[in-house]
Amino acid sequence: MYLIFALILNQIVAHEGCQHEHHNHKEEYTINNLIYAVAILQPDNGSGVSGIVKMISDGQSTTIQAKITGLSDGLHGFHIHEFGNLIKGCITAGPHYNPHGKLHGGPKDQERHVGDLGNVHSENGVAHFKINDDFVKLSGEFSVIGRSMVVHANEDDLGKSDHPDSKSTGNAGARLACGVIGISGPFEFD
Ligand SMILES: [Cu+2]
Ligand SMILES: [Zn+2]
Repeated sequence: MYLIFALILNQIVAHEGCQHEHHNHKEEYTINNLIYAVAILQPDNGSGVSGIVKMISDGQSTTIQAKITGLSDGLHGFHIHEFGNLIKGCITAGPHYNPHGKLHGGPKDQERHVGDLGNVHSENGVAHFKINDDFVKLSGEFSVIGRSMVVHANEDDLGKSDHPDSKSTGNAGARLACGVIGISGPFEFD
């Protein structure tokens, strides 16, 4: 009798545990089935570089749009880094976000870090960037919300050069500006 009671109790506890987990998955912040995120890029070490990043995800792919000012003309590496901890500036954002243990690449490669967004192209002090990406998620186990966006001093070689850092960082150099990716609602962006 006691054994049966214990089994029933166990079932109830297990079921509640399951429901609780299910509840957690429903907490994602959606508006008309879209999830919005924003990152405000702040200059590191007085670089004079700043910007805004907007992300919109439908659960499948994510559109990533950015406007960055203060960069030298040309290409600059642009990534999602692992941590949202900017306590000592962009350096504490850690490495490129790479939950699947891949090598560094470009946004069109299959072998790439989730955080590998390639380069922004700056002209006359302004860089406009827009891609649609299947790797970057704003929900689920591999959501990038709470991680960081970083823009670099140099061009990301997309893992294609002979430099020893090519397959880890794209040899993109110093971190000029960064910001934490936060939950947002819709907002205007030019
Ligand atoms: Cu980076
Ligand atoms: Zn990378």
